[in-house]
Amino acid sequence: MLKKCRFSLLAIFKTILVGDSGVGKTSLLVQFDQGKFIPGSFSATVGIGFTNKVVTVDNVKVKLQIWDTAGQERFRSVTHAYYRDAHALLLLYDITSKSSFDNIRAWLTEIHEYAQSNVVIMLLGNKADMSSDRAIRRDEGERLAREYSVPFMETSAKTGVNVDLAFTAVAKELKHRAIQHPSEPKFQIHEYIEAQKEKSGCCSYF
Ligand SMILES: Nc1nc2c(ncn2[C@@H]2O[C@H](COP(=O)(O)OP(=O)(O)OP(=O)(O)O)[C@@H](O)[C@H]2O)c(=O)[nH]1
Ligand SMILES: [Mg+2]
Repeated sequence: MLKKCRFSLLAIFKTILVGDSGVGKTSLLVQFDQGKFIPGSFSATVGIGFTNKVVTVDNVKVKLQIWDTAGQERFRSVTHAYYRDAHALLLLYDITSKSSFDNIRAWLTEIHEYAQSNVVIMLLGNKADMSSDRAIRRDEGERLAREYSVPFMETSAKTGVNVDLAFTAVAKELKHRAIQHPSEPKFQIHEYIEAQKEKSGCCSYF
């Protein structure tokens, strides 16, 4: 999987975005890839597609092949087939949608059924800019993430808050797993996220 090139190592990791329809998977990917948010009417993803994105972590180029899946139920059997060789899964809910949060447990059950047991999972509460319509408190997201021992943060595909961090944290974790120098301390993804993330609250960006 790892290919040596002249200046750095380039690893390719398959990362999949999953979660209910409308939670903002495509928007998150567009924000990460192009740094923009396209407002307007919601156009649900049909099937599955990927975008390649190179992230430099600790002087190593890590290529993330990011698969954007359709959240609609009718595409579920198609997306299951892609779980098997995923290195990471970003699981999204929408902080303004209780049902999308309640469905996270079902998504995690599916992930445990179809993905590799060592897949990196990250839980994201998206649309954090919509604080007036919030249905799920941040601590509810944190508690669920703790229960499943997965890292968590709130993101906004609209403002871009924590979007780069979500992908960078995954890239760092995957890179450290692939090339762990014996002298290096083990990368702690939870600690990294806690130190880097921008929190929603009275005086921040939301
Ligand atoms: N305010 C706000 N709106 C968002 C955000 N992310 C997505 N949206 C909006 O939510 C709607 C759904 O976003 P998509 O990115 O298409 O959702 P999806 O998860 O890809 O949906 P499927 O493709 O059906 O699975 C769109 O109207 C987006 O503009 C966000 O962070 N903030
Ligand atoms: Mg989509």
